[in-house]
Amino acid sequence: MSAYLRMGELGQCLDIFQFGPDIMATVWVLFIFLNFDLLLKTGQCTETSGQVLSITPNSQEQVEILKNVSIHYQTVLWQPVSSDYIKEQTQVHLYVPANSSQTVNDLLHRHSITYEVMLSNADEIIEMQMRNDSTDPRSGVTFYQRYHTLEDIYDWINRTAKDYPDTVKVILVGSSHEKRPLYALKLSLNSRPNKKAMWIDCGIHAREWISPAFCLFFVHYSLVFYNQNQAMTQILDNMDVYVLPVMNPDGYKYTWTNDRMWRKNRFPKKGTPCIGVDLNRNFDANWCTRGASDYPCSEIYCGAFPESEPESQAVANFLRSHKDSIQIYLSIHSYSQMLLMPYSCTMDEAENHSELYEMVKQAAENIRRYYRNIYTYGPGAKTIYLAPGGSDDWAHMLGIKYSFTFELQDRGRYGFLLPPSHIQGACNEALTAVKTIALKVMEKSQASTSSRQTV
Ligand code: 0X9
Ligand code: ZN
Repeated sequence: MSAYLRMGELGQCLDIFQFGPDIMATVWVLFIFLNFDLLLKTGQCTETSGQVLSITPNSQEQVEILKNVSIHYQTVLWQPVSSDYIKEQTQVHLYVPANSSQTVNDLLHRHSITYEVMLSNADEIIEMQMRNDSTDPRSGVTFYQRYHTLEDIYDWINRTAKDYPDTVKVILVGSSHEKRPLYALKLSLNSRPNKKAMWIDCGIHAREWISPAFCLFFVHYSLVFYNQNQAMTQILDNMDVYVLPVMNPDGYKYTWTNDRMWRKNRFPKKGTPCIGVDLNRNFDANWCTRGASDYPCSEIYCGAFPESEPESQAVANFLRSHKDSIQIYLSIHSYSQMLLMPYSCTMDEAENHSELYEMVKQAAENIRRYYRNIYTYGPGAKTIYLAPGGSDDWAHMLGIKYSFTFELQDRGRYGFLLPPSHIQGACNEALTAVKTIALKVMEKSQASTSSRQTV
């Protein structure tokens, strides 16, 4: 007879009956002594790391079970963002913490729901990515190839403004619920009068770490490659760029200190135990209709009213007061590799649908040509899901006609836990899309001014 006891973290199984009784007793004592702490924590033979499962339901019954698991068990839906969007034949990515893994796995088995383990060691990856912030500067990895804490990002903002006093200005656009400043950088590399501008915000959703990493990279690239890279020089000669590296600082901070999977801001809703509004459901674009939720515990909670949150209000106020100069609005998210355009809040087409479509199409083609990576593109509602109250749709309705949301890498191998070694690649792809779109917009504006002049 043989029984196997899995030794948790040690990741091995011992055949405990292959030795004589005396040796067994010694092994037991040793084992308990060495693993006492572990036994206390796990209590039984379970996973010791959170896992991310990829599950494709193939019947309505399986859809219902998955919805139930994601709502009632301690799990986090990565994709789709809310259980309402779970449907047949569409991949679901579910983070299952170590202490729920046995229960969830049993439940899936019981209902013959098959799954793949996308990430078996999510917790180790999380830990590694946090350690990475303080890596030895001699490691050969640059500042822009790592993720950074909020404090480091604030320091970087100050440093950048100091290092480039003639071209970079720090603008305080508002502050968060927990009173953290929302700083945007204004890059103005050329003092031509009446310049147009582009706005880029990052980090609306706290757990999408590649997004702030892109904003930092983009600022650095602009400053270093002005007068070196032709496209960048042309763009910066023609427009100023406003970059808001972390639009949701409270949420971002929380992902470093408490919960790596946090998405919303940190607004404490009175009368409920739930915290946070989804800032990308809080703008006044078909606010809180289908695709958002008025339930404060939902990941897509729309808030009490449009712009109820200081973070979304600050951005909306800034865009309102600069709407005559800002021509392009870009919001950076992850993951799934998509270039989205309005609308996400309705199935209707935007009035300039064809020109926006042409732009995202060309941007995706360029990414494929230069980096051999596939990005899907199109209006948000048709490409992913109906999602009202988003900043891109609102900016478009305000009159910023070239408005986009980028979903950066990856497509689901690492999801939100994209390793730092992929930051560079993800940023290069997004940069290609920014350049393609900005150059196209400039081309259009120049064509319309010269045709006006020739008339
Ligand atoms: O659902 C969202 O807010 C975005 N996807 S994410 O996975 N990063 O959360 C998509 C936003 C598309 N645009 C709008 N909903 N307006
Ligand atoms: Zn997002």
